[in-house]
Amino acid sequence: MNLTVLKLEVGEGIAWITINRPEALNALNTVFFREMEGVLNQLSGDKSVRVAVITGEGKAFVAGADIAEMAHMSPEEGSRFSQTGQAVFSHIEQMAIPVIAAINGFALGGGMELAMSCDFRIASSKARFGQPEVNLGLIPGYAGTQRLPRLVGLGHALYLLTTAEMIDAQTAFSIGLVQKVVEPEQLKEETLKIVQTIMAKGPQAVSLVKQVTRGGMLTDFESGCNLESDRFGSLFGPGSQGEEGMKAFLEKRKPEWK
Ligand code: CO8
Repeated sequence: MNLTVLKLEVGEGIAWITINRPEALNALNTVFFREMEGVLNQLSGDKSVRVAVITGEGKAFVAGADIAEMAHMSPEEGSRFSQTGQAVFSHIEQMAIPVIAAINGFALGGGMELAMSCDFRIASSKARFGQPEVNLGLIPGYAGTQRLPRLVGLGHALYLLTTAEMIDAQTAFSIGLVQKVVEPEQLKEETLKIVQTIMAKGPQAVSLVKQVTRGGMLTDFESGCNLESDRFGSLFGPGSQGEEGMKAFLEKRKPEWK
């Protein structure tokens, strides 16, 4: 696939997806959504890839949807652009592998929405977060109004959405928006360490724990528990990864995931 605003590097089970339009602070345009959808499809078909990381080139992770592109849209085009973004971000959420946001700088508007669609977020101490849409007379259009309160609670969400305040990485950490803050020059290394930690675990278990946890957030408690016991059971039996993991523990050796 010919990529222009994304850079994709795949190796040793890890896919690094870099948004690479630093001259526009990696603002999200139509080309981005087309390329990201293509990359997600490609990664879904590559069973060697165990974890994906999304990051940005330059001083921004993503400074929002492309305002120059949006400025000329009709109401119908605006709705379509919103739906396209929502679909691609839902695809990120539904990937069978963990997708981690490594946030190197500004994560504003659509950029914060992109980060929120990832499974968790590691931030450089230089990162800045915000939903500045109301400054432009807009609201988030890539499910930010839905994911933000689910991640940080209604009060923090409405505070950020109505004031458009830009917060630093430590504040984002304190409200649960990011899971770890690291020095800027350590971002790649620290992210890699976390990726390697995950890759040492049972691959099916990692995939299912994501599926069950996310699935449970979209349904009621009882249905979530049913989903959990169903997937729990699928990890047992001859030749299963659960069998290997438990056997390895009892034999005091490292598991060999097949
Ligand atoms: N869109 C397009 N271009 C942008 C964007 C953007 N979101 N952000 C920055 N750029 C461009 C600038 O225009 C500038 O271009 P040029 O050099 O040609 O003038 C270049 O990137 C560098 O930016 P600055 O000179 O402004 O850099 P600073 O370091 O001075 O400032 C900021 C950095 C504070 C991040 C500043 O660029 C800024 O405020 N950017 C806009 C942030 C913003 O409002 N984001 C929200 C956008 S709206 C949104 O995301 C809605 C999502 C839902 C859409 C639903 C679909 C309809």
